[in-house]
Amino acid sequence: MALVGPVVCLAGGVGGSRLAHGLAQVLPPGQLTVVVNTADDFRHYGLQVCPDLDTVMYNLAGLADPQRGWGLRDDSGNMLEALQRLGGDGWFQLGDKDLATQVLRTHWLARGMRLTEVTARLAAALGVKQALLPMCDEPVATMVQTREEGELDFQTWFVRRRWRPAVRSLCLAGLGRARMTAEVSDALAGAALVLLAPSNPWLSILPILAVPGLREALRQASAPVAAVTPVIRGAALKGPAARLMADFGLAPGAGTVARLYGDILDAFVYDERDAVPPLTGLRLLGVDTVMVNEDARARLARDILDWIATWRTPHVPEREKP
Ligand code: FO1
Repeated sequence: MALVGPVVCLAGGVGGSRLAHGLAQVLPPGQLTVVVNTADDFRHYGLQVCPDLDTVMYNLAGLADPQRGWGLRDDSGNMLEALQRLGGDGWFQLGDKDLATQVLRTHWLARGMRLTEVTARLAAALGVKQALLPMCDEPVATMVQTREEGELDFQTWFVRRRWRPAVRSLCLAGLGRARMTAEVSDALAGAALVLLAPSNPWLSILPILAVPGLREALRQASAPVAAVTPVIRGAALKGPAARLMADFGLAPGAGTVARLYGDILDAFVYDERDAVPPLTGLRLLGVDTVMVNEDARARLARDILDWIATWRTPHVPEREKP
């Protein structure tokens, strides 16, 4: 496979973590940085839970539950069972081993460590060799304005209410105090490619792009920016991407995703089952984007990297120039 140089992947959720894992299978560890959405983080029974960070971390470590895509494989639910017996709420399924991640993260944050440092320590302990970075260190929270139930915090809408209440709008609380970290800035400055993973645009990618300074850093970086569609034939494989398009009155399609990211995009990867999206000014690649197993993750990563490697104009030595 042709190498393109350091790759920065912006990701969140199950789809994003699958592509991150595919990239990790085909790139040398030092060539991949994954910048992860933290706007779905929340406080639960006093613990700081970072679902997207953990989903990517467990996938990179090869420890994720293969069916759900989130949480740890072979985890047990003793704590949750005991909690419910005592009258607690069990709507958010934190497994026993997963709980250890939350306890240690909360402990280290309380001692004054940055989320970036905490994440690096947890990831290293699980054997993750790639750089895993939260989008910022400050708390930012997706708030969901629903038509029927008013404002809900993200996990209440997503997990507890199973994304049923129709969405009027989304906003990011705390964004004004957030700053791009030096680690994210350095990764973007040194990147040969920035890849927006097939994650939910509104719930994972746009919150990362909204971190003050980050869009500007992308515009200034010399790396091309490519996005991979999470939508095929107007439907999302998992999660509420198509539902949100309908709620916002947008055409349900891959082209809508590309247009959401706007002028930072140079290239877009759509699924080969779809018609070519009507997008001008972007390089387009149609491939199989469905990651049914670990091999399919690596295959998609390889397809994208091979395609990007072909963009380079071949170097013609001076003496051979006409
Ligand atoms: N998603 C669910 O649909 N139900 C759950 O009970 C649930 C628990 C959970 C625990 C730890 C974790 O890291 C993720 C978990 N998720 C659960 C997934 C998570 O809510 C979403 O994938 C993201 O927040 C959206 O990207």
